[in-house]
Amino acid sequence: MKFKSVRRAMLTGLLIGMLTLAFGVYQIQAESTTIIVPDDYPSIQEAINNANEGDTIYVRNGTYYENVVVNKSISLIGENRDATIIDGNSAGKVIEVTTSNVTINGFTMLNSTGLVVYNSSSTTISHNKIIGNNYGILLNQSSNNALKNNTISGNSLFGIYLHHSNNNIIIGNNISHNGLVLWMLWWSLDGIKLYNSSDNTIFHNNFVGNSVNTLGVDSVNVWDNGYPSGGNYWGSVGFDSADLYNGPSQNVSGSDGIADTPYDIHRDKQDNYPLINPWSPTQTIVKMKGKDYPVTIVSNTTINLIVTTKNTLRFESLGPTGEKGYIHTIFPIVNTTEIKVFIDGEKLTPPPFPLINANATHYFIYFELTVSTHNIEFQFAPTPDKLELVALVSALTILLAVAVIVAVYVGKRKRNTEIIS
Ligand SMILES: [Ca+2]
Repeated sequence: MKFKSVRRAMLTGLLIGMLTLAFGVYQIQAESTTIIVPDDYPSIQEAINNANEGDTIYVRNGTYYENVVVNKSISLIGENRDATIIDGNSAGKVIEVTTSNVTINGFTMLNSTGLVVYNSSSTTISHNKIIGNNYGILLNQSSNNALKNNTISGNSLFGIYLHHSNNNIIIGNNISHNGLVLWMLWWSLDGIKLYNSSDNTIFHNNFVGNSVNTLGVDSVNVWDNGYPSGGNYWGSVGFDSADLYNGPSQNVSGSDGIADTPYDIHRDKQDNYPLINPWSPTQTIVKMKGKDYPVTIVSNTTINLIVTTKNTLRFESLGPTGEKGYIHTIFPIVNTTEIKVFIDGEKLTPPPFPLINANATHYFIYFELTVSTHNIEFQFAPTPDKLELVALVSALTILLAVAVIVAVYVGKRKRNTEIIS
């Protein structure tokens, strides 16, 4: 019996060892690698053909004349979006994505059909320039993808075209000077058939100088991020840019950078909180309690010389002297008890500014100024957390104990000296 159990234990050990080894080997095999174009392969397509799922393909600056098909879940990263150029050579598509979980970041795509995403989900297209094509970006039967911070400009037919594509996020894109911009319908030769592209979330985009900004057809989408985060900037065409009121119902006196009336989307919902000024964020961080918190500054002035120290954010705001300027700062909610704003050392006190609003995740701090060279400072007062309070009480207790001990010791010595003398 004893021998048997020893043998069984040995066998189990061996099996576990083998499994561990196999799993280890499997892990090594599954590790993603980075392939560099043109160092490893001369073309982007050859790199993709030789890549495994999960790999990253890093493309150095240069002009690549290709029609790229991405049929694996990979990350395609360009060195610099202004200098890593894929030219579709007036044929087919510059890039066609035919699978899910793809990342495309940092390219200029031009001279063809820009980017077609077909039957994909969890794909992210960000920080690209998609210019001078017929279609900019076409999402076809693709849901739960993200289009973020792309410049989509000068495309002759559409900037972005969503066909039968739902639940996508379209945020922070500059969509300008395209033929038609957002068209959500199915168009076939036997007439016009309408299909829904709904529940897409579209905000903080700039729509400027397009022949028609939006054409939603039987689609129901979300065109803003609620108040005070806001919707999109709609250029000047058909846009009522009066801003005399603030608040979720835009009925409280005082401006807030959000148009007082919604912007109607043709045959779709409306942008409830259209932005008065273009969305042009500057990102930085503020350190609070040893952690970094991302801060977004949106302004029509130039934001310069950003300095962040503990609980404080400082920068210079400058531009054409005398014009009306605004600074909109978005800061994550981290139990901040007070936010103070100073312009050239003077504290701003409402009314009207700073106008401080919040949603579930962020504070929105908005104020206007007469443009000149100004030093702006934000001070954030964090709430002391429990641990800090415990530490404070402990420190005070120890101090008190030391004081008592010293007092007793001094008293004793004094008495002893009195007895001796
Ligand atoms: Ca307003």
